[in-house]
Amino acid sequence: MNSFVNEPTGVFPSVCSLDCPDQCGLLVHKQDGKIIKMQGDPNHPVTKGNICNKVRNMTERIYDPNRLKHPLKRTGVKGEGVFEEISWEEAIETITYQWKKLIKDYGPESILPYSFYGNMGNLSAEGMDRRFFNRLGASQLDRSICSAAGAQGYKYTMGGSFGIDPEETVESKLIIFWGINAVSTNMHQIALAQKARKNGAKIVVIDVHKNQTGQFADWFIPIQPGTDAALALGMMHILFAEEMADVDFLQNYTVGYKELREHVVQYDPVTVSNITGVPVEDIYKLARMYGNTSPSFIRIGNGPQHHDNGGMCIRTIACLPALTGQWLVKGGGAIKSNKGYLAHNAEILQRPDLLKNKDTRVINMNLLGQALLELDPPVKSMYVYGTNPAVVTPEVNKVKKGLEREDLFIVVHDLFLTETAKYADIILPATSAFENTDFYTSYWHHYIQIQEPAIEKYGESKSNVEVFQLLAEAMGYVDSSLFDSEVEMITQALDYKRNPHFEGITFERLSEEKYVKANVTQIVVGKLLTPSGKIELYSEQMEKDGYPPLPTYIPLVEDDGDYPLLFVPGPNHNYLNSTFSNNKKHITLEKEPRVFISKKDALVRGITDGDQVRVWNNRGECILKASVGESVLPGVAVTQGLWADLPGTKQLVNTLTPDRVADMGNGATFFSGRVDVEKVV
Ligand SMILES: Nc1nc2c(c(=O)[nH]1)N[C@H]1C(S)=C(S)[C@@H](COP(=O)(O)OP(=O)(O)OC[C@H]3O[C@@H](n4cnc5c(=O)[nH]c(N)nc54)[C@H](O)[C@@H]3O)O[C@H]1N2
Ligand SMILES: Nc1nc2c(c(=O)[nH]1)N[C@H]1C(S)=C(S)[C@@H](COP(=O)(O)OP(=O)(O)OC[C@H]3O[C@@H](n4cnc5c(=O)[nH]c(N)nc54)[C@H](O)[C@@H]3O)O[C@H]1N2
Ligand code: SF4
Ligand SMILES: [Mo]
Repeated sequence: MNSFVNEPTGVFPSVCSLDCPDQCGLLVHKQDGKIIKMQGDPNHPVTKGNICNKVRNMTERIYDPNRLKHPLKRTGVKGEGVFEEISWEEAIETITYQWKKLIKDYGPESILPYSFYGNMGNLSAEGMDRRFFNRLGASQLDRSICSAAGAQGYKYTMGGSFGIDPEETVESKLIIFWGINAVSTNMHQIALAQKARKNGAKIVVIDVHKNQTGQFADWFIPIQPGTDAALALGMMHILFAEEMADVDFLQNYTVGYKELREHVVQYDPVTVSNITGVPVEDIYKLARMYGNTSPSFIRIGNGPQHHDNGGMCIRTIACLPALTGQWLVKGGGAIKSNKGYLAHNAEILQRPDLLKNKDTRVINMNLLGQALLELDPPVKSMYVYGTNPAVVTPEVNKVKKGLEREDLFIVVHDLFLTETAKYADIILPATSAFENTDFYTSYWHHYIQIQEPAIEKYGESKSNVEVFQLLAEAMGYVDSSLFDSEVEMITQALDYKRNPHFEGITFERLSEEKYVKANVTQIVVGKLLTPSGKIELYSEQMEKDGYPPLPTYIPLVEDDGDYPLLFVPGPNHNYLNSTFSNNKKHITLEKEPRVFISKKDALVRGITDGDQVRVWNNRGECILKASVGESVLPGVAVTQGLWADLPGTKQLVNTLTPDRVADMGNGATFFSGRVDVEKVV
């Protein structure tokens, strides 16, 4: 194993740890022991030396004077942010004293781990933490805030998170970005699309907001939020009616195409246009373009699945490539997520067997407010790492009320004093990914990568793995797996006979070669992990699970209160969820939080471009700047970015979002809330 910590000057390999599909190869430039520059590694086969603005500015984040250096304990009231320094010994002693007491008085399920993928490293995000909390017997967390609904929907159709190799998409002749703001969130797919475009490909974007990605398109199709399944069904209607469907493919590789053909008769272009807001002639044009162009590729984003009907919506879009037999064409097909190919040995990495009580309760992370305020028996302690729930969870006012509970013992492990950390009783300083050993598996390209420590640990900070080992020791646990080294854990996770894509991939190889491509050839459409092994246009499994077996348009749930605008608060270009929202340079680049509304909606409310407006519903309110124009349809309000509330501001959009659960996967419904907007006078 390499460690570059003791080499004060030079250029060292690294990988981006952020929750982004691209998982770029990086080169870290060091001088006098410090990183002075972050560069994309030109040798990375997919990301090829290009990185985003966010990570080009990463050194500022790593050496930010506000970064946490020492453990802290709270001396002020919850949420106020007043703390004093303590030693690691005192911090670990305080935490384990409280936990031992809680376990005795209330049982281990009174403790709730709360985490997400602030660091995508498999050891950091789902390694030693899982072993530790399984051994402790803590409540389990259903980590369904991101892509759970869509993943389940896609799985019903395709058997799991398997799409095509993005490197092939340079050969596509039609690329549809469907509900993905790829210019901001998957920039290397844009680079590949640009190459394809030079070879004659057309780029179509289907979105509720004409953002950077819509502007990049050859053809932008605006759509009403939550109605994409209807558009996909309308396309199927035309593909069958005009005999553009590939009947050979459908017969050989799918289940239920005849039922589907009957079923889509009802989704005629006029009906679909009334639902989606897409003009009838555009539905014809899109279907014919899709039916007559090969290879055609659909990049399915996260937007359409952050809705009440998100699972069914993605299940429906995922049926499209089968209709034209695109899965057999190089550069044809779709990608929602490619996570399935790089699945490591989670059983050995996470050790679910250490959890003795198999009936341990499971808490949906999207319902955190409810969990903290209403659960019986109550959550008495929460340990937060790799996420910032006081900003990123839906119905965040409810969450904050829960975090304010005096009888809730909160520990936060982070690099910064985040909005969540302000509620903590104990704060622990975290290393940045550049200070750790970990391995990374992209959910878009097919490369596995490794991080070996590039710089020494900042202040007294510790990695997730280290902290859980300290906690395990102080709890008196003796299971040897709780004290495995990082290299041992990586070796165990890669040794996974059940995943043929990992054959021959070892820690040593990763350490030497940096980027190792999994042994993925092409998606094998006859041997999928669906019950039939085929693409399931008709799914018996869905029927058993209580869903319509055929792809179906299901309208959004009626939101509480009668507010006129559908509210779509997505991420922005220069932050990564709430990460970087505390950095001056990134804030300056984003200027200020805005709400995009149509001219029509602005006019009836007497709002002009640039006005301060109040956006509200019965869950909360925000004060934002209005951006009036043609970028959204009437009836829609869009914001970008998870801005934290600074003193005197009201810009935390999750005060407005619903904590309803989506149709599948216990997913989030961030984009299915309703609001109204008025001018602030
Ligand atoms: N710069 C940057 N990159 C990121 C992130 C970030 O915060 N900033 N976050 C990372 C994470 S965790 C994730 S999950 C991904 C998310 O990245 P994406 O997959 O791009 O998902 P979103 O940005 O949530 O939404 C994508 C698009 O869907 C649109 N949309 C919303 N509702 C609908 C709908 O009903 N129909 C259609 N057709 N479109 C709709 C939105 O306007 C938006 O343009 O990005 C990752 N990358
Ligand atoms: N309104 C609205 N809300 C959303 C979304 C949306 O589109 N709209 N998107 C949702 C989605 S898709 C997602 S994925 C979630 C993401 O939400 P989060 O997972 O909360 O993502 P971040 O806000 O980036 O917070 C990550 C935190 O982890 C910390 N961190 C980084 N590395 C480490 C480490 O190694 N150890 C520890 N202990 N901490 C570390 C960072 O400093 C940061 O504070 O937000 C969701 N919330
Ligand atoms: S955030 Fe995404 S695009 Fe930016 S460096 Fe990381 S992996 Fe690459
Ligand atoms: Mo996400």
